[in-house]
Amino acid sequence: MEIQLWREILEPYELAVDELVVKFRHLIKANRQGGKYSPIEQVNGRVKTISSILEKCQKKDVAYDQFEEKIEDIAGIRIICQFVEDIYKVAEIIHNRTDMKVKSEKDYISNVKDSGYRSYHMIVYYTVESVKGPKEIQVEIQIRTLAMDFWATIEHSLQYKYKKNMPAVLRDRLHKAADAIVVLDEEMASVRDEIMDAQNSFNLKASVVSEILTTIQNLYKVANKREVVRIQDEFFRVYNEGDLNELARFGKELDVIAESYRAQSLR
Ligand code: 0O2
Repeated sequence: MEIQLWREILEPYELAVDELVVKFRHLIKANRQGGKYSPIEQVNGRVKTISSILEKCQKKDVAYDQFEEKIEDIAGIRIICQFVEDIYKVAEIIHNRTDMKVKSEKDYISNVKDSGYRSYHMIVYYTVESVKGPKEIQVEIQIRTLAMDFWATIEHSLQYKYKKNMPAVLRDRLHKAADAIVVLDEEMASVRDEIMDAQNSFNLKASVVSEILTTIQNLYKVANKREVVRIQDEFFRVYNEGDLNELARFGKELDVIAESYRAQSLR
């Protein structure tokens, strides 16, 4: 097979990864801008290298001309969550989307791998519009917590270094670290409500402040300048008091003022 052909084959996978990363990042942004908690903390993606595809074909005894069908993780998306329960929410979000169809799922959180690996895997079908027309491809989505990701990243590097010959003492330490990760995830889940309250307040404040400042800026174009400066001074006063409810009330009052200017301009 020519190298050029490989590049051509992998192009739609690159496109799928780029599109899906944008779509999942948009979900994070939409939640946060609306002052809501996002079950997705981070997203990244990659297309398997040609060398890794060949290695996997060898390992799984897949004919090189059948890799697109048989190797399910040529396109890979990794979704990182803060808490274990977010993982299942993200899986549900994926199930409910119309732009991807779930082929299979593996819950390595309920069924931890012998290595100690924990993660939730989904294989989905996703259609991209390639230069040659629509193409349905398989994408592996790995969903895990920050703590699970930390462990998997370290263990993956060691696996790469030692292949199948990892020293028993190191393997044992990794198992102990995997157990500690389970405890860490449980500890974090027990303070989840506290953490979420803090993050929700932070996101809500950011969104209220941004809306207020946009409104003030818009008013500056149409209203009496001194009046707008007075409104801005009032904003700084309310902001310095640090009460989110007061800030939200100020934002609502400002909306009424902005609306009256809009109504006047339509007359
Ligand atoms: P890479 O470099 O991340 O792409 P197999 O791949 O044979 O183990 P299968 O059935 O193809 O098994 O898929 P499985 O078990 O769901 O694993 C697919 C991917 O999950 C792996 O891809 C890893 O990314 C990750 N994974 C699975 N088991 C482990 C583990 O024990 N430790 C770590 N760190 N990651 C794991 P690749 O192609 O192996 O690697």
